[in-house]
Amino acid sequence: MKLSSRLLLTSLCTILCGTLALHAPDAHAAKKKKKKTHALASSLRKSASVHDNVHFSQWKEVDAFIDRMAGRHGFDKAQLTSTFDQVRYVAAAIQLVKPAPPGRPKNWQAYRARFIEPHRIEAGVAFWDKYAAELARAEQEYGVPAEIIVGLLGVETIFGQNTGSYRVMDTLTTLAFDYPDTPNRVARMEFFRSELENMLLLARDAGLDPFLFKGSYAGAIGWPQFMPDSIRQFAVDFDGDGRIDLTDSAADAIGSVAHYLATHGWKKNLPIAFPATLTCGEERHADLTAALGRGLHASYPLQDLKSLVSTASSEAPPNILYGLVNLENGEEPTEYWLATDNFYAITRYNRSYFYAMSVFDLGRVINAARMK
Ligand SMILES: [Ca+2]
Repeated sequence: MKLSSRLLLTSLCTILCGTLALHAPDAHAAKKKKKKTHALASSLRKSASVHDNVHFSQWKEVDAFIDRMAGRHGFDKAQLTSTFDQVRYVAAAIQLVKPAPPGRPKNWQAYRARFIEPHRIEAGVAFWDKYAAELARAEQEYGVPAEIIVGLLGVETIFGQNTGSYRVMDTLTTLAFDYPDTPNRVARMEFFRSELENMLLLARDAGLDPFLFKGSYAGAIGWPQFMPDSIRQFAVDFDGDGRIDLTDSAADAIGSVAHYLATHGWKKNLPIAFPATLTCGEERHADLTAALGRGLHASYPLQDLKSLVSTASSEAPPNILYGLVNLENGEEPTEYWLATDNFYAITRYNRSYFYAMSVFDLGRVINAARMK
C-alpha cells in the first residue's frame, strides 16, 4: 500500500526482537547483540534529546505544506500551525528507515524463522478461534481465505500485539521533512508528505485529534499496519459500529485486509504457490534469469516453465498463469516456487517475496496447528 515501502511495516520491537532471535543459539553473540541494542537505544535517546527543540512550525517547507493544506483542503492555517507546534521530532524513525548495511546475503530461512515461530503460531490459533465468524464472513464477501488474513495479521503485528506506540503525526512529519540522505530521499519525502496529508484528512473526517493516532516508526497504523492513505481508500467498518478502527477492532482489521487484497488482484479460489525444483543446467542461465525478472505478476503458462523447473505437486493446474519466484538462502541452495497472481497480490501489501511467502506460510502453519 504504498505500504510497500512503509511496510517496513514492522515495529522497532519486532525488528530488534527478530534480530536478537537470530542470534539466540549463541549465548555470547546474544549478549553482545544485547549490548549493541542498548547502545543503539542509548544513542537514539541522545539524538532524540538533541532534537527536543525542533519546532516544525518554523520550518519553511512545513509552512509551504500548511499553505497547501489550506489551499487544497480548506484547513485553517493558524490552527494547522499550532498543530505542527506540538509535533515532536522522532530521531528513531530517521535511524530505522536508513538502509541496512550491504554485505549480508539474503536468507529466506532466517527471515522465515522470525515469523513462523511458536508464539506467533499459538497467538494465531487463538485469534482464528475467537474471530472464526468474522474471518468466514470476510472470505465470503471478498474471496480471501481466512488463512491469508490470519497469516498477514500475524506477520504484521502478532495479532495486534505490536502495533507501534509512536504518534503518527510525529513520525510522518519527521520523515516527510527530514528524511535521511539516501538515493531515494526526494521520492520518500514526497511519499511521507502525501501520507501526512492523508493523516490530517483522516483525522478531520473522523472528527478526531490527529495526535490520537499511534503507529510504527514509519506511520503504519493498527493491526494490519495500514498507512493513512490506505485507511482512507481501503479500510472498511466490518463490525458495523459506524466507524473504522484498525487499532481496537479486530473485525475492522480482518475486513480491511480482505478488502485491500481483493482490490489489489486477489482472485477467489485461485491457488497461491507451488514448490518447484530447478531442473535446467547452467546453459539455460539466461532463460532462468529472464523468468525470474518478469516482475510481480504471473505471465507464464505452466508449459513454458517446464524446461526450467519441475513441480512435484501434480496439483498445479495447467490452465492458469505462473511466475517464477526465487527465495535465496545465503550459502544454502535457493528455493524456487511457482507463484500465481494471488501470491503477487500479497506483494502489493509489501513488495517482497520473503514477505509474501511468510504470510502464506504462517497462515498454513496456523491452520495446521488448529486442526490438531
Ligand atoms: Ca468498526
